Amino acid sequence: MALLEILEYPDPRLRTVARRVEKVDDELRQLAQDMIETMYEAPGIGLAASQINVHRRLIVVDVSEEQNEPHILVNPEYEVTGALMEYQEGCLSVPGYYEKVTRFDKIQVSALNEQGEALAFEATDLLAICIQHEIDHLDGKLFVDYLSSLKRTRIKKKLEKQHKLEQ
Ligand code: GNR
Ligand code: NI
Repeated sequence: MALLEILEYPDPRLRTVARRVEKVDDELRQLAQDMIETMYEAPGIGLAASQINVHRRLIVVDVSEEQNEPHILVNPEYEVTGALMEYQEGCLSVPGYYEKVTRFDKIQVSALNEQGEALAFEATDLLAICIQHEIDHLDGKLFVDYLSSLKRTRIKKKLEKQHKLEQ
């Protein structure tokens, strides 16, 4: 097991569009396990491979209170089946900032599991929001992109300043 470093906004690598996974093998399973460990340690309810600078379509999520229901989703996709809702979002790649974002409250998800088998399920509420947030990461998109440019610029400047201090 290994903890992985999480890229932080405005790192341009977070804008990379991830490639589809062609083969679900031991290497990918190991990566997914390391991502789950990294997500729990952060702590977070989801993590996309893009955030750890691996640009392949792989996400892990766990919205359970006990952090004992991890899901590995390979090449995840969704169709909207619900309505719009607003939710205060955060992101491990935008640490310390929480803003309202509009998402869908119900989606039909399809993906491969860690065995490379097709799975399909309906996700609602926080799980639905989290999966939409993670798939955005795979497309190089961040929740700050939904905010006003004023807010986004403010967050960018503050994080850049913080990163300079940390150097
Ligand atoms: O831990 C996380 N919490 C969260 C809260 C509201 C909406 C989305 C999220 S995802 C986030 C972890 C993360 O950054 N995943 O990419
Ligand atoms: Ni995020």
